[in-house]
Amino acid sequence: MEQTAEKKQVIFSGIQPSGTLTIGNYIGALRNFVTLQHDYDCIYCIVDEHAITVRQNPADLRRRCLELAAIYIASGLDPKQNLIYCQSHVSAHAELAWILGCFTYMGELNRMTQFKAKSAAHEDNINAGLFTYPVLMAADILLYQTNLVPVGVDQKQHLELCRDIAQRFNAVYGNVFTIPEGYIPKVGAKIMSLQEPGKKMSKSDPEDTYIALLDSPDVIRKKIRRAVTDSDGEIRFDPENKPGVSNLLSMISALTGTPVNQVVSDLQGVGYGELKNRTTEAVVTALEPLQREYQRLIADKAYLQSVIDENGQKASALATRTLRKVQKKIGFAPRG
Ligand code: AQP
Repeated sequence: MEQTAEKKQVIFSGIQPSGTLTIGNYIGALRNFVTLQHDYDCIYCIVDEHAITVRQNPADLRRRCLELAAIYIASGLDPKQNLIYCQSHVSAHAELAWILGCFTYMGELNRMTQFKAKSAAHEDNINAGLFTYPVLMAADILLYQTNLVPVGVDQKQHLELCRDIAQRFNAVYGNVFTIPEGYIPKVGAKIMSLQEPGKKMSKSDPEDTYIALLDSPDVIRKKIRRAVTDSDGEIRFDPENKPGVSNLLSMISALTGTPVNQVVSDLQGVGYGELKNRTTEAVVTALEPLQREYQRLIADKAYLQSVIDENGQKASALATRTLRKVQKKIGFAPRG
């Protein structure tokens, strides 16, 4: 990270290497990371420990960690200015999570909607890690004395819990943790599934429900053409009653930087076919430079490995500072 005379505020965010990233991850999280990188000290983690709360094929997980590093960089994050590293390379995450777990109530975790949704989707594997996922997320954030967390709206509840845990800990031990704020985009904070627009678009759902960041223009066109809309034929932004159409409008608005009401008025008098053409154009245009850069980066595995190695060491040094402070406050025996 750049050393400047005046200390910048800290941003932390992470993405799971649990599948091919979607346009939802891009609009809700990734593209905001890029915008924020110059004004903050940014830490962008590949949260592989979170990913194993759902069974992962080891070879795929290993490969996806480097792919996600390539996506971070291809989307415009400079690995010399931002810490891009793997969560599992910094043992302080798991160590702090254990401690914070002792400051988190079962009732709080029971209320988490992601736990309810994921346990319904993985009935054969409702493991304790899935339940304590928000505690690990709190550790991720609090280790770096984070000020701001750019996330999609689906993570808001976890972030609120993180703040509660930090405040609870600080109330007992003094000002140990910075209390983080969320940074949730105004448009596109929740991109919906193409097939079930009442549901969030997710990278571990079936392929036709999402647009992957690495989908070819042809595949993108086909997926959007098959996206579920409705039968009234009117182009109007109304997420509750017209979730499919509103989802496409949100994507155009977020990717072109045009207010949604402007997008709607530009499309008056045309049909859903044209709405889908415009959506395709917006998505393809936004992803084209990212895909080109990704192909260049992914061919150089040694470089990607060096990025996560070097940044992992820097992250570890920062994280250990907070962890040691916490351990001391709690009363763990000092190291000789
Ligand atoms: N559909 C979405 N719209 C807006 N933002 C989204 N994010 C995810 N989906 C959308 C944001 O992307 C960041 C990384 O998410 P993650 O991979 O850590 O976990 P997730 O929220 O569980 O994402 P997925 O795609 O749904 O992953 P799986 O399928 O593995 O559970 C977060 O900031 C998230 O808000």
